[in-house]
Amino acid sequence: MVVLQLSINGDGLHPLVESLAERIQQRRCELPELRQITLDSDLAAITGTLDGEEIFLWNEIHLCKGMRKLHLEIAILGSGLQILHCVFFPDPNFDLPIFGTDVVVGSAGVSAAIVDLSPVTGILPNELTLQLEKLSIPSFKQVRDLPSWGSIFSPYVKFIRPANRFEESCFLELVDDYLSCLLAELYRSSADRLDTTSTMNRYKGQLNYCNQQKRNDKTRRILKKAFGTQWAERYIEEVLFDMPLAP
Ligand code: BLA
Repeated sequence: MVVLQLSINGDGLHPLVESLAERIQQRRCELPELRQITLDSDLAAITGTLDGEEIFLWNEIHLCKGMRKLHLEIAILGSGLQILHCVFFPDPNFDLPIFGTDVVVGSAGVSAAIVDLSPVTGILPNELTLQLEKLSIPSFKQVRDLPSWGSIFSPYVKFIRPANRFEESCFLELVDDYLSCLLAELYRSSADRLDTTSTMNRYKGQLNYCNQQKRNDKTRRILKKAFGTQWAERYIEEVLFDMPLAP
């Protein structure tokens, strides 16, 4: 399955961005009651220019049973920067973590690759923890320090700068493993009532996750430079980290 045939200034997608997007799309097909959300055309695919270079932002949003928003985005900002951004937000009445992965490719290669299943109430479901413990986690040469807002991530977060193509493929397989653990947990889980304390706590936990992600100045700075302050703020608030509806 090919994500999209992109060719900007003659260059295609970085192999990790392309293969990761395809893998996410494949896993996404396994989700129960999957439906695509039609985005406003000004948000689905966005093009522009910056300092004479083309910029391109491509979005897909789905939802499924147990998850309110499955967001996959690819951004190409000139010839020097490509970003894959993906977050799966659960419905707060399901005891599921938020899946998130972000890959940033600069002119010197992949500078950041992060993946996590983030618990919104501080603790992952027991069976999911057992499954994550069984994974063989590759050892990457360059593990990066989390920023201060990174307290939202689980002990299983992997934040690295892949040293070479081999480590890039290890990262891809790790994301795939996290996705299959999440899928298995989704198939095990069932909806709680909307008026329970646990649903309310998970709702508040998602608000906190979104607020912490919004503290990532690196994302904001790039979007402002490419699209202007107003547009960037709207995009962050409405597309990247919009708040869940109160249960
Ligand atoms: C870092 N995110 C970055 C960086 C850029 C972006 C340019 C710096 C790269 C580096 O330090 O090597 C930019 N990321 C974007 C843009 C989008 C994006 C423009 O997603 C969207 C259009 N970020 C997320 C999610 C996670 C995440 C879901 O959106 C994690 C699950 C993490 N990005 C993340 C982290 C850093 C980062 C932890 C490093 C921040 C730092 O070191 O301060």
